[in-house]
Amino acid sequence: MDHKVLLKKDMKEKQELVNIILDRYLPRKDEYPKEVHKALRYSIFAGGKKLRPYLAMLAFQLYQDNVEPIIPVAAALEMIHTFSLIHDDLPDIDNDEYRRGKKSCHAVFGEGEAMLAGDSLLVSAFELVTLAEIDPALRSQFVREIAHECGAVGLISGQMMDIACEGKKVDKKTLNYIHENKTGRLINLSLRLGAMAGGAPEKELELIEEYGRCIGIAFQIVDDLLDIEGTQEELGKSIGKDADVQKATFPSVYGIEASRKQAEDLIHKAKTAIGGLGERSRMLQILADYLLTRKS
Ligand code: GRG
Repeated sequence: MDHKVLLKKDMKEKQELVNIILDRYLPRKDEYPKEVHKALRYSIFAGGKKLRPYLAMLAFQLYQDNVEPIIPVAAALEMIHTFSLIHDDLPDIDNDEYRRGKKSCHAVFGEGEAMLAGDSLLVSAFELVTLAEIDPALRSQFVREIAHECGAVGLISGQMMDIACEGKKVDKKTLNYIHENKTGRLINLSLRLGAMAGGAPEKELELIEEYGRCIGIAFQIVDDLLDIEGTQEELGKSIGKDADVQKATFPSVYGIEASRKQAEDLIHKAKTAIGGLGERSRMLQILADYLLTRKS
């Protein structure tokens, strides 16, 4: 089967598995008090790629055939990601009116409701992890690692610097700091948790994390390039915003061509690392290529 077709099919199947768990787990939209439940369901089922759950599931499948046990963890990672998008779109952060091809959460439900919807997704994600049928010792380790990676020294610090650097000239070190934290951490963590739950030996975990670090930054570079070269229709969000508010992006620091080259080099490096696992890593290799050419 053609690589693109194979990837699309596999991603779709796994997105559906995650959607089933999310639908079962999250409060019904007419449950009291319905404002917050409606808002969080609106955002989580707005049709994102579900990349982080997909990474967790692919990493798990490097070691296990049956993907079921990792799905709650994968779904929890999507809840955290969606929370970060809802909050990121708020007027006092990135002030974005569109997300995933629809009006953003606060634009439809109001700012307070969007904040609470995001908070609910973040907090409930931890509960969902504890419900996964994996080694109990790993469950508590996962809760700790997620809290660490997303907390004040992780995602939040990346987001903080992202805001703080708006309108300023940033150096390469700061640029990397922002994106390793804001985008890279959750991507790498998804792979790490999936691989650990699957039973990855330490040496292989290192290769998986090297892959994760490389695709994480490449993903952000492509995101920056799409903000310049993509279309709102394909991306599902406003374009050209980075330049408007003078965000610290790879193209603004390195230029478009050098950024593209950097993304290509990182994807090559990621594939070399994961290639160390042999034929088992095929889907992760195909995914890495897709991340470079994606249009949304
Ligand atoms: C504590 C988790 C946490 C976050 C609080 C708001 C915030 C701090 C962080 C925001 C981080 C952020 C918005 C990063 C952007 C990463 C990025 C490139 C998002 C787009 O991801 P896609 O393309 O989106 O995978 P879809 O819609 O497909 O899921």
